[in-house]
Amino acid sequence: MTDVSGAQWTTTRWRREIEDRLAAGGGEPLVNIDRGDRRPFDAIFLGGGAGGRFGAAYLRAMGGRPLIIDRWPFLGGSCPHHACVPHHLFSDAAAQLMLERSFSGRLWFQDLRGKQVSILELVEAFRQGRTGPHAFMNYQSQEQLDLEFVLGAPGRIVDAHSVEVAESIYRARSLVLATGSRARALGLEGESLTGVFDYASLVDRLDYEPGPTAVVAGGGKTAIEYACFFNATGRRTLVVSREEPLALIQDAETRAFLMTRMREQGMEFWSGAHVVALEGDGEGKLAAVTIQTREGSHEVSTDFLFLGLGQQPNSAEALAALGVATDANGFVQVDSRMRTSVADVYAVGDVVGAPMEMFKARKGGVCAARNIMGDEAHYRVEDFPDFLHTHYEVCWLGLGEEQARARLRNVIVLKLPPDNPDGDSVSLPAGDRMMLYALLRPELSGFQKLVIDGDTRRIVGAFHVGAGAKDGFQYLAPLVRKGLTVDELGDMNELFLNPSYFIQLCRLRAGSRVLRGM
Ligand code: FAD
Ligand code: COM
Repeated sequence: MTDVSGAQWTTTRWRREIEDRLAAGGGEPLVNIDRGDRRPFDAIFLGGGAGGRFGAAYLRAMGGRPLIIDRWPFLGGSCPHHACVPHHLFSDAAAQLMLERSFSGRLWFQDLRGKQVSILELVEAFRQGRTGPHAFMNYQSQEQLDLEFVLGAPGRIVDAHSVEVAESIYRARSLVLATGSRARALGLEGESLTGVFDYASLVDRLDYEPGPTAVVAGGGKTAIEYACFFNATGRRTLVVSREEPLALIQDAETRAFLMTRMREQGMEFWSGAHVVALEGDGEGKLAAVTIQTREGSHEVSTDFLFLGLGQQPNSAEALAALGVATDANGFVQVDSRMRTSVADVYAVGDVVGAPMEMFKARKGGVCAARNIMGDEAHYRVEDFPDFLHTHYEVCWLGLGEEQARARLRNVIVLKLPPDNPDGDSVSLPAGDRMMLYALLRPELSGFQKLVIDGDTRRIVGAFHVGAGAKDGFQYLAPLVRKGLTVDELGDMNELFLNPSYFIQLCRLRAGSRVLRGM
């Protein structure tokens, strides 16, 4: 083992150590234990991703003593290694490539018509860059958050108070399961062929340039986000899903806007369909997939299949060692204090199930920490703002228009662009990173909608397709939950040209006693 306690490594040194271990596929565990601290550990966080790291940091801030154990040689978990960070890189690329393709050969844009750009190069750029965030997480955790950890070695649960790692057994008052989740597999023969990827194996293993056709299985966030990126690189992209894609966006008009735009970019959607067979080329590489649709089965030649089929929990060890209660899909069951069915054992993050998002992992970790330290803290995920990427950033919160109409008698909608009787597109919305579209290709400049209860004047839903509204939505959501009205929203100060036009649209209507849509 490498004892790093008191070593005060810089981020550069951390980066080198992490890169060496990743390249070697292992190496000496990195152990940062304060041997001078005689206090027992209050909690072992098994898993140092978003849930484990934030939980441990909070517990430490409250005066407790946490220990984090992670099999990877870095803290931060999936987010920087496989998930949010590469997803945002690919979605950024999709947005930029769509801009370039929309204005190909005009202004200063190169002519990308009919051209493919490299997926491999961007994946390699990510692989080179990702150890920067890893190094920062280790540095911050050790130098700024005073966290103790054992990294680069899997932990084995001995019992509810003990975990074995790197040939030592550590004991604590409580155990927090923060072991995350992994991609759901297809369950077909041939899944190990080169050319079948999920979000993790794509960035870990891609070592060739995918050919002209990408097949994507799934219709949820990851499937659509990665499919838009593959499409933007210039590949024929076929999305195969059992359900309608983007069913998680609860507003039909927003969904329709997105589907139209994706189809215009050339994406093909096969719904009510699934991949039923994989065929290799005889040398270990994918050559074709068979897709079952309602009409029959179709073979598509491709060397690139991306699986975006959802997540399964890393809970088998906890189940075997402790017998924690899980649901039918293996997700660990917890109460609102993040307690499992086993005394002194908590669980947080993806391993407890949906929504599998960073805010829930981090807040769940904090909730567990507070309870371990003697607070009575509860965390139940309530309404939360959500987002995904197509070639755009898409944000939403609250009720869609149809949901609102089913519940309320007087629903008012404010939206941009307006319904235009002659079908012409107007240059609105126009905001950050949408300006070229707004002026030159207005149909591409986004969509936004506010859903209002006309009787109480309260905002009940908001939808935004464009860029740069994520920040606004995370602050808007709690205000909406507290009953934000059209009049209050219209009284805020816009930073014009703002990504969403909600403030000024509300102000234009706020003066009227009887609200009307527009
Ligand atoms: P993880 O971060 O996965 O941490 C679990 C840790 O446990 C890992 O570090 C693992 O090494 C460790 N571990 C497991 N078993 C053991 C063991 N036996 N011993 C030692 N260590 C162990 N959410 C967002 O909010 N925004 C996004 O943009 C976003 N993008 C995403 C994109 C993709 C493609 C995916 C798949 C997910 C995305 N998410 C996003 C979700 C987000 O990544 C997860 O919700 C979050 O990372 C979960 O954190 P966690 O701590 O529960 O798990
Ligand atoms: C973020 C990882 S990439 S963590 O949530 O800060 O640990």
